Formats: sequence, C-alpha cells, structure tokens
Amino acid sequence: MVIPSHTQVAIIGAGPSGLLLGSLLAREGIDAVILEQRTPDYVLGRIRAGVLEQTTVELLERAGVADRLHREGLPHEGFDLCFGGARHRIDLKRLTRGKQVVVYGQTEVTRDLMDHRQGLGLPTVYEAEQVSLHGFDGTKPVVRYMHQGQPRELSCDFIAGCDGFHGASRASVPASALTQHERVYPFGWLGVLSRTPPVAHELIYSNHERGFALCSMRSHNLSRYYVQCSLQDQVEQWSDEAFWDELRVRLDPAAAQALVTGPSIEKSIAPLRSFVTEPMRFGRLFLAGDAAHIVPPTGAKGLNLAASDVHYLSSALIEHYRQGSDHGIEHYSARCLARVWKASRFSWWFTSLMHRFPQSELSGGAMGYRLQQAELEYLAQSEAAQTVMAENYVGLPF
Ligand code: FAS
Ligand code: PHB
Repeated sequence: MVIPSHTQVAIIGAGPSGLLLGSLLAREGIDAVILEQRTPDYVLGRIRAGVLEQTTVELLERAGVADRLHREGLPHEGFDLCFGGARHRIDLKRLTRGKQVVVYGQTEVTRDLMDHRQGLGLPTVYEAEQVSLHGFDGTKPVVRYMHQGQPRELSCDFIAGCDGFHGASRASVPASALTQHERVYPFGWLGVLSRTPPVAHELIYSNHERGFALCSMRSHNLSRYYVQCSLQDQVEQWSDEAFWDELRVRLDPAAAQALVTGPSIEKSIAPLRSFVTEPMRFGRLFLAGDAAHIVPPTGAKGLNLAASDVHYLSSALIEHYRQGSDHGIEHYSARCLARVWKASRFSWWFTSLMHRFPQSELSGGAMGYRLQQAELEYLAQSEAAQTVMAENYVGLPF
C-alpha cells in the first residue's frame, strides 16, 4: 500500500470511532487516512461493548457495513433487573413505542468496519508509532509518526482524534484550552467470556448486597458475564470456579440454577470512570469517542456515544466539503456534548443504583443499600420510572 503524504482528513485511531468515520466519509468521496498504533489483531483482541442502540445500527447501515450485523446480531426488546432474589423485566419495546437494542459485540463491529475499509483499498497505517499532532490551531495541520523505523508526515485539512482515552490527540491540546470532568468509581468490573449458552435470552442486571453482576452475551453460544470487584483485585487471583460461584450467589435462584459454566476464553478487570472533556473541538482537531469521554459500562453507552460523535463529525465534514458550509463544524462540540452529558448522567445513575459503594461514599454502606432497594422497588412498580429508564437505555435521539 502506498501511504499518502496528504489527505483531507487524518484520523488517529482504528477503533470503532475512527473506522466508522472513515467509512462514512468514503461514501461521500472524502479522503481520509487512518493511523493506528497497534496491529489489527490487537485491536480486535480487546473485548469490550456488546449492546448497540438503534441509532448506531442505522449509522452502520449508512456506512454499508450492517449485513452481518443483521444476520448475526440479536435484537433485544427488554432486559431484567434482579434484586431481592427476583427478576423484574423492563419492556423496552412497549415503553418506547417500538424501540429496541441489538446485541452484537464491538469486536464484530470493528471487524466488519476493518474488512469494509480493506475491501475498498482505503489507507490504514497500522503500527504507526510516536504519532504527534501539529498546526491544528491554524489551517494546515500536520500529523507526524514513525512507521517501520521511518519518519513520516501526513498533511491534511482536519484531524479526527479517535484514539481513545490514552491517545495522543487530547494530550496534544494545551491544558488551558480544555476542561476535564472526572469521577472515578471505587470498584471495577471483572469480565469473563465463555463458549456457553447465555443464562437467559435477555440481559440480567443484578443488584446484590455482595455487589453488582451482569449476564450478557455475544451469540447463542458465547456468553459475557461481569461481577463487581475491588480495584485491588488482580485477575490472576480469580479462578474460573471462584468467578462462577460469585456470579451464582448474586443472581436469583432460577438464573443461578440455569447458569451453564465453562472455561473462560477471556478474563479481565476494567476500572470504571465518568470522564468528559469540554470542548471537543480545537481549531481543526476534533475529538470523538473515548478520546473525549468515558462512561461506566453499566448503561452500555460507550460505543454508542462514539457512534453519535461520529454522526455529528461526519455530517459536519461532509457539509464543509460538499456545501462549503462550516455550520456543522462550528456546532460540533455543543451538539456532541448535549448528548454526551445526558448519556453520562444515565450511566452514572444506573451505576449508582446497581453497585455496592463503601460506607465512606454518599451512596454507600447500609443506608445506601436500603436507598437502592427502595428505588429498585419503585422502578418495579412505576411505569413512569420504567419509561424514563427505557428511553435512556435504547438511546436518546440525535
Ligand atoms: P477505542 O479506545 O476503542 O479505540 C482507540 C484506538 O486508537 C485504539 O485502537 C488504539 O490502539 C488507538 N490509539 C491510541 N493511542 C494512539 C496513538 N497515539 N496513535 C495511534 N493510535 C492510537 N462500552 C460499552 O458500551 N459497553 C461495554 O461493556 C464496554 N466495556 C469496556 C471495557 C473496557 C476495558 C474499555 C476500555 C472500554 C469499554 N467500553 C464499553 C467502552 C468502549 O467500548 C469504547 O466506548 C469504545 O471502544 C470507543 O471506541 P473508540 O472511541 O474508537 O476508542
Ligand atoms: C456487554 O455485553 O459487554 C455489556 C452489555 C451491557 C452493558 C455492559 C456490557 O450494560
């Protein structure tokens, strides 16, 4: 592949944000080069999100990469809340007048986007090292990087920082130009992937006095489970047997009985944080996805927020190149943040409702647990409360 030295849009990062942006721009004939620090296999090896909002599915359809998603994705019309030893279904489809979510792993979304980009022969530079961003406060930004031991330079009109929470893009912005809001949660999620049939046909979110648990899936024979764990825990100290025992304890008796266990094919601990950067645009540099914000995974919003940022950014860039208007560019940050903050609120609320907090925290200890039980009992009885939950879970409109 001949690596271009100039393009219209330089995209940093070949995760879902960068790949989806590249696909949407390519459909409008707008050139982009993606620079990714890792190998394709490394990117695909990260086990992350599992639930797609309807708007994310529609974006993937628009990008021309939704065929396998429609063949293999699992439409879900509801999920269960488990507390007090019983399960209560939240009927998403009825409460939102027909909306639903689709269970389809982020790994598969990324694979579909990678295959699509490769099929079109579009340039992606993997193992691009020491990426640095320059001149985005002017009109001729440049990205410099090392590839196969050689220094490279990519001049462009715009830079899309799609390089995640630890990427180079947000770090390239002077600290005085941005505000970072952060809340770190005092626990993590221990996740296991196993080639076993899911314990139920829909997701189960459990609030137990020993901690949160989640039963999810990737297909009819690939299950994804999580239990809340201490931030001091090391994944090595959790045997598969210990994980399955802890998960069973945190579920209702019927689910505990039905649980099919097996060897973990992936096991990892993820910390939880809420993080938002304001603004999300700096001259000709746009931040999108985890580069700009992180939500605790409870509400299944991370990947979906990345998709909505890409919706606004692709629309703004297409408007610039096709109509000569910068209205979308000027309003990019405000449009993204209006939706980011609402999803952050929902993810914080759902995390606060479902997890055990230490005594030292406002929602912690015995009092915090009793307040959580009261809110869950109210949710189980109130159609109004369930509707609020359902509207946020399926995703608020763009
Ligand atoms: P990503 O982090 O996915 O991609 C960024 C890409 O940029 C990576 O490929 C990285 O290698 C590359 N990069 C980084 N620095 C670079 C540099 N300097 N130069 C070039 N490339 C660089 N969301 C959910 O909805 N549900 C979940 O259950 C869930 N679980 C998660 C578990 C974990 C451990 C993590 C970290 C996140 C989880 N998320 C979850 C959120 C996750 O799905 C993100 O929202 C999603 O990956 C966002 O996609 P991107 O913005 O593309 O960022
Ligand atoms: C997942 O399947 O990984 C998943 C599903 C729903 C969530 C979080 C993670 O809220």
